[in-house]
Amino acid sequence: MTAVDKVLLDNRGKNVFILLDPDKVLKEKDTYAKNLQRACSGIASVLVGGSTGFSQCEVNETIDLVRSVCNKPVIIFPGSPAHVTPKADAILFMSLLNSRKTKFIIEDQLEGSLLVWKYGLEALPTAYLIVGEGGTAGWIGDANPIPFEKPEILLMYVLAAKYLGFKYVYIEAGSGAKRHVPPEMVKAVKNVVGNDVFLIVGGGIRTIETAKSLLNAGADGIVLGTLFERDPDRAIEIINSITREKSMR
Ligand code: 1GP
Repeated sequence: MTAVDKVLLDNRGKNVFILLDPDKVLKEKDTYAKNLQRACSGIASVLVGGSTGFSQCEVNETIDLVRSVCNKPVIIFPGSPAHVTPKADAILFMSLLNSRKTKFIIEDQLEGSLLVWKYGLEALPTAYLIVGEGGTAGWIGDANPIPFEKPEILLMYVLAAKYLGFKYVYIEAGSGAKRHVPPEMVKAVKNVVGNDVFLIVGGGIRTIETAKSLLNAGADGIVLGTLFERDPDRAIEIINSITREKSMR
């Protein structure tokens, strides 16, 4: 087991990831730095990435900012091979399995693979699955989103991901989604795959109740992006509340 992988697996069911979009962070560096410093102790890791509007240069600048205030691992959440950088600790090496385009399933990965190898990055093999409205990631990635009311289709994808050897599955409702992934959908998947894959759930998580219901349903980690950007106090409240529960267990 590798370093970041171990940190995440040791903290199953309690990981909170903050997602930083370089395009937004670099416009308000001081604010993000201050808020990240406040959030740092309670989070598992910082994901840096997004779908549009930046390249390696901005990813690097964002990682420098993270390192200046927070000592948690930085994981690239790539929207393209141009986001791969040696400055990160690890990368969600993702395949968007329900894309209609081979570009997002295997072609970008071919280009990215050499960079990951050259930079010696820890690759976390991740099946990326778009559900519900899917947001920008779904649109850019030309996904065929899995409807919330069809957990059995999600389960088929997760099982296929498991049998193909993916260790991580990221269930994505889309950044800023009106509806987050329903906990019942997470539960249906967890009941079948157990701990065979590490489940990350993101998109539209805005309240403590939602965050806890997803973790209780079997998510190994949840992602907070838009909330941390728009209402950092609330995001930090969620993080602190999950941390408090962790220490009581
Ligand atoms: C997006 O799942 C992440 O890829 C985070 O979504 O911005 O809605 O928190 P939010």
